[in-house]
Amino acid sequence: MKDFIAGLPKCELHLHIEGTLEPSLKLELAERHGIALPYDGPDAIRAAYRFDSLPSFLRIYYEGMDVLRTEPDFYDLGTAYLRKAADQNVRYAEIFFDPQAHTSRGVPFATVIDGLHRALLDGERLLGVRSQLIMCFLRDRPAGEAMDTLLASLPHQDRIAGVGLDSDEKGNPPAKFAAVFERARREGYLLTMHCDVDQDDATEHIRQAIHDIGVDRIDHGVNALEDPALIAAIKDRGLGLTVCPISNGYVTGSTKSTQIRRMLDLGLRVTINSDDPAYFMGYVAENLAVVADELELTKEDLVLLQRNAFEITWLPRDVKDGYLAELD
Ligand code: ES4
Ligand code: ZN
Repeated sequence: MKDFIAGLPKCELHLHIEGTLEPSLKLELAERHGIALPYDGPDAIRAAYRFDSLPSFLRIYYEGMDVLRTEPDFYDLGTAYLRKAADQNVRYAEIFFDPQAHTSRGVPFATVIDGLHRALLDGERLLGVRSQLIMCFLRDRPAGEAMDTLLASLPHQDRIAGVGLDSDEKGNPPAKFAAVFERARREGYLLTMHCDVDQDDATEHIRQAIHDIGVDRIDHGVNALEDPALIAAIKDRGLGLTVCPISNGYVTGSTKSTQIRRMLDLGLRVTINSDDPAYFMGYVAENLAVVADELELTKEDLVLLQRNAFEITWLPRDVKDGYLAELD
């Protein structure tokens, strides 16, 4: 099944570009900027990756970004990911970035987007991997800061497909960002949002995301299975769910395979993605392999997961159809 997964044309829809920062690039960027890291090699960096919850992961994730400072840094980060994507036969990716994690350190918004966008252009031209950016707001920071970030993004809107919401969900419900997402929609952005697995008030957060915010997609959203009304709403609206099994394993202690099976059986548009692969040590192929193994997926199941993914992309219909035809 590994070979079948490797050959399958794939789509990645839940990937934080800062979560693709591999230890080797971290060391290279630290050297570039004369930053002394307290690690003597990639293995030492990895050995410090100890997390068993979202907050313990996020601390390490934000710390790790300090080496990202200039336009070429962001270009190199994006390019390293797209090379990996090309290796795994990822044909298309929608890539989250966290501008506030950089602007809060004094890195200008333009530096981040210029570097990432240049990487995406070269990724398509040189590697044949098409991609788009999704800007995420940090939900554990004030809504006013998200609004400022939204406004700062408007001059760059032609390079951003939509907006999302990530970071620590505890005490930070979708409703906190209602005005930001309403404005984003009015400006022409598509909308998605993390509804993390097994969060406090998980089903209420999913309800708000669907009915109060009007999202076009849900990132994770596994707890929707606990409420028949949410299942019906997701189905009626054809909303996609971007699930990340290996990440869920680290953060919640379970890959949630059983729930993925149930989503498939219910005909929901569930997809398999990698979240922060440099930290969770699994890109999309490894995530598919874990689920294939745990659920004894057939080739048809794996093709369906990719069909779901291409179907819920934020691409024009004719482009989507081109990718879907490759799965026939
Ligand atoms: C994240 Cl695993 C996870 N959860 C929430 N926000 C995030 N940002 C990057 N990785
Ligand atoms: Zn995520």
